[in-house]
Amino acid sequence: MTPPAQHKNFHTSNPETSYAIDRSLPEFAAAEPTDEDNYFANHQPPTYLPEIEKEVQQFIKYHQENTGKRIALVTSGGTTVPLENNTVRFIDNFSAGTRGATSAEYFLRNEYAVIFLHREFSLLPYSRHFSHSTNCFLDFMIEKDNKIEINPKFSTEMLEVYKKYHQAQVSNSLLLIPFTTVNQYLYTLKLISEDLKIYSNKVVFYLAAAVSDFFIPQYRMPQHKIQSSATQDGELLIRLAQVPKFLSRLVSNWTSGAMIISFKLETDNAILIKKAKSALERYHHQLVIGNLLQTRKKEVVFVSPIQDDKWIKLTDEELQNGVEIESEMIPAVIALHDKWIEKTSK
Ligand code: PAZ
Repeated sequence: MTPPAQHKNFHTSNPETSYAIDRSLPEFAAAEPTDEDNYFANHQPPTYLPEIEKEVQQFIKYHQENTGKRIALVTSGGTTVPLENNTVRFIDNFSAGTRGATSAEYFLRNEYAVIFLHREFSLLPYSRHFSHSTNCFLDFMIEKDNKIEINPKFSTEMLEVYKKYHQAQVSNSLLLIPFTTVNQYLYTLKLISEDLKIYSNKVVFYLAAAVSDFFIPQYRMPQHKIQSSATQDGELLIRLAQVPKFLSRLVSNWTSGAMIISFKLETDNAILIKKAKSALERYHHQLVIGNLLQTRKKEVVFVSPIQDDKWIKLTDEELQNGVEIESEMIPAVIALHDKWIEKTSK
């Protein structure tokens, strides 16, 4: 089987200009948890969606017919909220996609096939070891006899990473699907979730992307760059609507039998567990992984209805030695997925 082409014919970071600005779309109130359907009725899907659907269906079919591997849908990175349709400015968040890219590698190491729904240009599994680092990639090279080579200082580590990357490629185990904006993320997540229904409880959703809670609805988005003359008394006022809470829809309608894991990010330790528990009560899924912005690479907490809250923590020494917290998180997730499959297969 030829590995799938990972080069797409489109860039999600290119704005969709064709339908800006359609004033015929009705205005709707700030989102309530029940407004998911309203959202899709009032927002256009990305034009490249059929292309993605084809790739996703081929990937699922391949594993269904050839490998029988479990599938992890890993979401990763931040979402942008464009302020203009021809986007010059946007609101963004901090997420570089480290959690998602690292977790994807550990799922692959544990024989899962991975659909990696990621913010375009954020970190990717395997290449993350050499991109976004303080080194330029050329620092990993040396010139010898007028040829370029890998610097022997890095070659052992690079070879290890390359072997894993190559294995993921030849086994067709990693599918990269990009998004940039919240709208692209929501449409693509819905599409992939619905395609994965046939894979039932062999799927785990690992929703680590940092999705914006607020956005500008399409009917309110200016087509062109906001002019400084549009300010009021020198201030630019931007009205954001709430992004509907899609998790309830995902759990009850978009999926069938999958284990669903969401993440909760907070900055205040005092509310982390409370917020994680209230997400579980609200959405009735299987696990919330809580983390604090300040310590997210060092400790996380698993909050689930079937076990006591469980902290995974790295020591300072482990951190200094390059241990990644995902190397402990993913086996713990897989143990829960084993139990989930056992329980839901009866
Ligand atoms: O991308 P990153 O590794 O810098 O951060 C990961 C994270 C903190 C975004 C993730 O672990 C997470 O908590 N995602 C969900 C955020 C939220 O919507 O609450």
